[in-house]
Amino acid sequence: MGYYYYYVVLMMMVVWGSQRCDGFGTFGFNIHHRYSDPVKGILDLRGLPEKGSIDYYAAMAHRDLLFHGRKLAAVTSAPLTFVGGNDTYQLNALGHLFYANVSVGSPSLRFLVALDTGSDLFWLPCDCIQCVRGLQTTSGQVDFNIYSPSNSTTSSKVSCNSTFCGQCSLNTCPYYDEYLSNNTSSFGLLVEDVLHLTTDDSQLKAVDAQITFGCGIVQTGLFLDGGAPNGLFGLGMKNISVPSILANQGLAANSFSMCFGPDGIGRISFGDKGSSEQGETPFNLGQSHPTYNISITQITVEKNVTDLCFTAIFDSGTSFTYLNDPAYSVITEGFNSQAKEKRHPPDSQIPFEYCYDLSANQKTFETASLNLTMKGGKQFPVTHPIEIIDMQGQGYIYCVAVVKSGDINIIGQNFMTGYHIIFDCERMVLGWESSNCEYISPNLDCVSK
Ligand SMILES: *[C@@H]1O[C@H](CO)[C@@H](O)[C@H](O)[C@H]1NC(C)=O
Ligand SMILES: *[C@@H]1O[C@H](CO)[C@@H](O)[C@H](O)[C@H]1NC(C)=O
Ligand SMILES: *[C@@H]1O[C@H](CO)[C@@H](O)[C@H](O)[C@H]1NC(C)=O
Ligand SMILES: *[C@@H]1O[C@H](CO)[C@@H](O)[C@H](O)[C@H]1NC(C)=O
Ligand SMILES: *[C@@H]1O[C@H](CO)[C@@H](O)[C@H](O)[C@H]1NC(C)=O
Ligand SMILES: *[C@@H]1O[C@H](CO)[C@@H](O)[C@H](O)[C@H]1NC(C)=O
Ligand SMILES: *[C@@H]1O[C@H](CO)[C@@H](O)[C@H](O)[C@H]1NC(C)=O
Ligand SMILES: *[C@@H]1O[C@H](CO)[C@@H](O)[C@H](O)[C@H]1NC(C)=O
Ligand SMILES: CC(=O)N[C@H]1CO[C@H](CO)[C@@H](O)[C@@H]1O
Ligand SMILES: CC(=O)N[C@H]1CO[C@H](CO)[C@@H](O)[C@@H]1O
Repeated sequence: MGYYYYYVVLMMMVVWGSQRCDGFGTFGFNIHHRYSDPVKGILDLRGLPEKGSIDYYAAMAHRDLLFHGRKLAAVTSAPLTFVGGNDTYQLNALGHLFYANVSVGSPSLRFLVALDTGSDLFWLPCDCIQCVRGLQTTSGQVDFNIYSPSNSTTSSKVSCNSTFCGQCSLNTCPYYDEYLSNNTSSFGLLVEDVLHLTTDDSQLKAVDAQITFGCGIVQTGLFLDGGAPNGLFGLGMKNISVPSILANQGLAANSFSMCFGPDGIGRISFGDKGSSEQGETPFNLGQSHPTYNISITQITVEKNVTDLCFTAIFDSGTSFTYLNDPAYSVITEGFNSQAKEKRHPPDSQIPFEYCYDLSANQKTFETASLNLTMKGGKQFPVTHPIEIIDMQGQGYIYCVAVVKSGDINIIGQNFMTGYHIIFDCERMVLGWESSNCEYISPNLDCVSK
């Protein structure tokens, strides 16, 4: 049985691990959940719902659904990548919920970019005709940096002979990434500049990587509405993604990790290949748009083992987990049969169907445990299958944090909580290891230059 203490989650101090490495190893940024206290502290967004409130869950699921909705349409119609290119990529449901403070150009500027495993291109608001220049916060205006190729001495246009150039126009390479739902898009020119990295070891050695990214001149839709107000950092499998570029330049292994701490603080590390103890499962390849697609062969709810087989996208950018039947019913009904509390009546404001009332002075509760068996047989115990919702004066409820999907299956960020997840495109496996993300010592599989 999962055993939950029922009180407000405390913010924890995060101490990043370090390890020596002679060559270039991994590079990292701290990552922040959109609703984590550090991001709230930095941005202090007006109107941002309190974590744990019903509005918070509604806002998160709303965002997921926007991206989710887009996914289906993307499959059937619009190309989503560079102008003129016949590449199209699948946009998995990206919550845009994790951000990193990255540094680009000379002199360097900082950008608070959304980390997105569901897309490939990194773009920044740039010489803007239409973009978010800042946010109104309770303590005043926060201005975002806007990139400008002409203001960075290390910036250059991507030349037309570049493999990244989909279509050449007046000696520049325009791109257009379209997100069907709500007309969300970014349009601009591909440029090259320096992404400032540091080794993820005690030496903190500076490494400047020459990367290709989008100078995003016109943004629309959710990108103007807080979706990725200061740029989007695509972490997908394709060559244009920063992890691929770092690997192609021999700066890091073609593998990166993200860690999802229970408090919304995590870490991303390029070149991290995980450990020999980690669980692993192969990616399903052969799609025209490669994604972090894995297979699940069995679901264990408490002691009840159900054999089944389905594929799912491991999408760190989606807040919740979205499953189709039969997986959805196996999990929710399995939890329901074990629940000791009274079922909360259906509530259209809550994205989850299976919720239970907690009594006024209840301090703990128990739920079923949940294990997913991945293709290959390794277990993925879900440490956070439950969300606790503050009903604002009406007490608290807890819910099985799985949303019924209308289309694809997505293992969202909530199921990755408590894990150090490795997206290994060298061995084409997904890896996971239990972690509180406070202390991570990446496996420094050094790539010598
Ligand atoms: C990003 O990092 C810089 C340098 O550490 C800092 O001055 C800035 O406030 C950070 N911005 C955000 C939004 O975290
Ligand atoms: C580029 O630099 C100039 C001069 O410092 C400044 O006025 C302008 O705002 C900068 N452009 C951007 C997009 O930051
Ligand atoms: C691409 O074109 C640029 C000039 O536009 C040239 O300097 C460079 O060598 C070319 N690269 C290749 C790989 O042809
Ligand atoms: C996108 O914009 C077009 C025209 O601006 C509009 O007709 C269409 O309904 C919009 N689609 C969505 C999903 O908002
Ligand atoms: C990615 O880059 C590698 C090495 O540069 C190349 O072999 C491969 O064909 C590229 N793949 C795609 C899809 O462009
Ligand atoms: C995941 O991979 C499976 C098997 O290759 C495929 O049938 C499915 O469409 C893929 N899912 C997505 C969303 O790409
Ligand atoms: C889930 O997997 C873990 C790790 O393999 C194992 O220790 C645990 O007993 C499993 N739980 C269930 C209910 O199968
Ligand atoms: C085990 O799960 C299956 C599939 O959800 C269900 O049909 C069955 O009733 C469950 N068995 C028990 C003992 O709970
Ligand atoms: C089709 C679609 O997703 N429409 C959404 C666009 O955004 C507004 C406001 O965020 C939503 O209310 C619509 O549902
Ligand atoms: C490895 C590394 O550079 N870590 C840095 C991440 O960012 C925080 C704050 O921005 C720094 O304190 C770390 O040193």
